Amino acid sequence: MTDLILHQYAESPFSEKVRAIFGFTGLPYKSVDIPAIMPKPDLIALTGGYRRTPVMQRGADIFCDSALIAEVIDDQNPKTSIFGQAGKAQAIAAARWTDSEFFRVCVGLVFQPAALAANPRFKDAKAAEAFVKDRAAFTAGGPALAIPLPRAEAVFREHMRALEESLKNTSFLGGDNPNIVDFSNWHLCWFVHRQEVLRRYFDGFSAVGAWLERMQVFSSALQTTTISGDEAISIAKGCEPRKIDSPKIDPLLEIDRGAQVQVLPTDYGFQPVSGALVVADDKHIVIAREDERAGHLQVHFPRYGFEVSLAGDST
Ligand SMILES: N[C@@H](CCC(=O)N[C@@H](CS)C(=O)NCC(=O)O)C(=O)O
Repeated sequence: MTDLILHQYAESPFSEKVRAIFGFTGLPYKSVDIPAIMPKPDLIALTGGYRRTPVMQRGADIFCDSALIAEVIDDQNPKTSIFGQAGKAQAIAAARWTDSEFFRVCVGLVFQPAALAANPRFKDAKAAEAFVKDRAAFTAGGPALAIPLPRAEAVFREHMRALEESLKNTSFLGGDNPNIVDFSNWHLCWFVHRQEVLRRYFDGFSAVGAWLERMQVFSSALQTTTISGDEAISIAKGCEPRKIDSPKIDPLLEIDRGAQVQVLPTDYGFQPVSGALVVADDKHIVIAREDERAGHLQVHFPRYGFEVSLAGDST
């Protein structure tokens, strides 16, 4: 079996979601520590432009977005699926809300002045300036990532009340086992909770506190070996992308297989990836591209949250 390689950094909440899923499944993986800000030359050699964190690699196949990464890991998961059967539709919808709207709420809390003052990254004026500049470029052209503090606090409290009620008589939001909703809520609660100055937001929510401890166990159950970005690129170069059985292309796109396309997220981080179209079905977009260092690659995206268009087409 080809190793799964997670390109991530320690403070990244969406990476934490994937680390915890790995911990739950018990699947071993390798990880590459990538920079939190641009430039990210090794990552870009693999993705072709996508810079968000995390990215997962399996040989010469590159998977963008934690929603897709969760699916790929789940396919190899020897335990109960984190997508379940009963309640699957509700779970997917709830995870999407959590990873988008609740993420903005938590960014609002984490980037409030009191939290920034206590954050080691922001202690160094130069590092802080570089980070702020990087994130301004990252979110350019889209709505602000953080929602204003009073609204963020209100929505956070209200969501904690709902979680508290949900967790009163059950170990996980998914029931006896965690599901994707647990992992989506976990990484964002972790993002807030890991900062001591913000821990007060969890006061009075004892069921949530006990659940955080249960989820922390998965997060700590890491079985990872760290490799360099260069090693990850050599691994890609030594593999061929996996053949996809019966690849489909949505006829409404009016794009032929093999046409040069570009893929962009629909929410933020509008750095396009270009390549030849391989798949664009209801679930996935896959493009083939070549990189001088990494060789032939296949880059995969979820269809939800990403747009594919002919290269050079601005409509
Ligand atoms: N929908 C994406 C969101 C990923 C995301 O926003 N990641 C943040 C870090 S947690 C990011 O990319 N920040 C900028 C960067 O790392 O360059 C996913 O689920 O993977």
